[in-house]
Amino acid sequence: MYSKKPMLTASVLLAALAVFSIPQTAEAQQIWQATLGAQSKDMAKQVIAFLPNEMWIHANDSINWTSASGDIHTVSFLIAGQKYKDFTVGCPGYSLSGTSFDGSKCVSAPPLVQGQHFAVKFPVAGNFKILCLVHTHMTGVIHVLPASARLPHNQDFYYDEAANQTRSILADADHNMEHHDHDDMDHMLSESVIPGKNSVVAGTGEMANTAAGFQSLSVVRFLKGTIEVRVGDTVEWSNLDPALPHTVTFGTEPGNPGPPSANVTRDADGARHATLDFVGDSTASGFLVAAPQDQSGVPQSPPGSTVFRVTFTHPGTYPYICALHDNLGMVGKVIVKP
Ligand SMILES: [Cu+2]
Repeated sequence: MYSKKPMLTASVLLAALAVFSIPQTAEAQQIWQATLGAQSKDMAKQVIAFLPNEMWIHANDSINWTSASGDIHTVSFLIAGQKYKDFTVGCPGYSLSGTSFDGSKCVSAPPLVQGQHFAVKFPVAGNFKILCLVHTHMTGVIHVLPASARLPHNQDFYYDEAANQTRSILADADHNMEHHDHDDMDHMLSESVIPGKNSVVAGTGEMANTAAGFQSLSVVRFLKGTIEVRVGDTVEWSNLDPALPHTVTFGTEPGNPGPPSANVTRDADGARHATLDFVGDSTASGFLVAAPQDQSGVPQSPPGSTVFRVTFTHPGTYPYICALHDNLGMVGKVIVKP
């Protein structure tokens, strides 16, 4: 879980402050409710989305987002042309809940988890992009209309839409996975996506979108995550998620999960590779993540680093985790037989 802990402590404090900091005036300014992320009961499936990701409100209204996910998300509004920094930087820094956004100064919540709230007030009319600093592909639009304009939808519509989008994203890609236990889930996916006997899927997912932006379903699990091999064998992990990074981390968790550890080399095909001699020895893949979508007019991104291989030279049971999602149950083990 690396550096999320101090951050979450700060966000708990901020969320507590937030309750008292939403501006109250005598005028009828509506506070709209929306949801940040969603998940299946076992947390394996994460809906990485603003729910809904498009809303129409009046100038001087506020929107209050409540997280429904064990994974962290931010509610962030950058100014036009501002460079995206990740959540450890903020936009930079974090705002208090209830802060106003009018397009002139960025506003960002700290990383929020299930049950935490963050409200933003919109004093001027305009169309504003909303994004998450943890997940670059999680976007939407807030349309702020003049007070005299007629709004197309009421709060009940947005409650229904959030519920429908959650249902439909959770149902993507997995058919009736909900009714299977994990062995079956591994089995179903292994038939279609695991090419070799020593391969593990380190997360998988599917991108979706509305007219206002992108969202995804991400399965935060190692599929066939408990695997039995022989001494001398190499296990290969592949992240199949379109956007979400994962790690494969053995032994001591490094302070920064981003880069691979010093004992990781690169194979000729670009995959990262480490050798583990004994149970308890450490190696970390660093972020395994797909290349981002290229955009016209922007320098192309290099190929993604999505594959990690580990060769095992001695027998034993080697537990491993995803340093980003072990709190959601993303763990596994390699059983090496003599
Ligand atoms: Cu992960």
